[in-house]
Amino acid sequence: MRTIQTREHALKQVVDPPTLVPCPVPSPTSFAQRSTTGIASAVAVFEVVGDVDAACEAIGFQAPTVGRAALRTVPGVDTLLAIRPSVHVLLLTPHGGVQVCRSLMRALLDAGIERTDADPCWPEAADEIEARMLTALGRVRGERAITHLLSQPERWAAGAARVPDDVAAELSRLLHPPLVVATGPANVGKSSLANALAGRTVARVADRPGVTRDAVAVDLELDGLLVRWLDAPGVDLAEDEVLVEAQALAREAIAAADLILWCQDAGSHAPDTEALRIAMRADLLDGPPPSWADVAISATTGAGLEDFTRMVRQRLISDSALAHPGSWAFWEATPETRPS
Ligand SMILES: Nc1nc2c(ncn2[C@@H]2O[C@H](COP(=O)(O)OP(=O)(O)OP(=O)(O)O)[C@@H](O)[C@H]2O)c(=O)[nH]1
Ligand SMILES: [Mg+2]
Repeated sequence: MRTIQTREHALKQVVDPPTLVPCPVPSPTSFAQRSTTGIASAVAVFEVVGDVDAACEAIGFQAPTVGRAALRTVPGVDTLLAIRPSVHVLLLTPHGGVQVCRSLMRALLDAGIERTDADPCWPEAADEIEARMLTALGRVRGERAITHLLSQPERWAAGAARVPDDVAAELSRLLHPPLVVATGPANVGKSSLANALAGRTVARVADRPGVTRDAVAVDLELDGLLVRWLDAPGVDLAEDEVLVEAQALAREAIAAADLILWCQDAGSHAPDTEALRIAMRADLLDGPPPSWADVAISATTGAGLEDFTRMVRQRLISDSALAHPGSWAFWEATPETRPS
């Protein structure tokens, strides 16, 4: 009997919920990118907090019902999933391309919504440097970036002298992935190399020249350093207009590259280039690697890939910069400016 009474009481509470006091709208309405910034991923996450209905209207769509997710289009930006877990919170999940994220950010700012990617608060941090390190750790990828960041609080605490500007400039590549472009004649194994390094198929491969047309971009961790890798189309074909256009676009990427890799068959003559010279398909060679090569590799057997990735990393961040014992103001590191 007692149990029944208790149930009735509980039931009554559900039917007659206590009067809810509406919580105030957080003001001003603000947004923050919750996914890693500056790095392409499958989806990105933006959180808008405040007057969600007005914010949605301002960026061009109707807010979803509370507790629902809906496909919505931000005009000129992307079609995305808009999720509304509560009245004043909205999650926007567009495609995670760097350009899409930038456009969405611009649309939100143009709509008068403030950006508050303020550094999160780290109660567990012993000091300011440690708090900054924890924030940075949440944004980076690559073993070397993580190791280097982890070593910083101790160096600052010990009063180590600051690293010189040129070392800081090299180290900034730990936080802002440098652009590496693989170029050279067609059909020498450039795409096979990208696939071998990624450990999966990122670019199509075939035994005929002109397979890669639009350059293929992929983020790769090479010898502990995250790089933005671009697999360019072969430079020596002019089969059709589309390929010629693709080559022109690739030349723009090459002009903006932090490192250019000239890929050429191991059996061919010495190239005339300033780029890092890679002798490709070295497994087909009888005898030693050609003297013109900085490194000889085989995407098929994997021979030379370890030396190759170390060499690429060293060209981007030298061993001496990595070994420098100074303290580094990593929160001031900015990406090198390149044409977009
Ligand atoms: N034996 C051998 N064959 C390779 C190697 N790498 C690539 N190949 C073959 O070479 C051919 C061309 O490879 P791709 O990776 O498509 O060459 P690519 O330079 O990207 O060619 P384009 O995109 O046309 O410029 C394919 O048949 C590959 O299987 C290698 O290391 N050894
Ligand atoms: Mg290719």
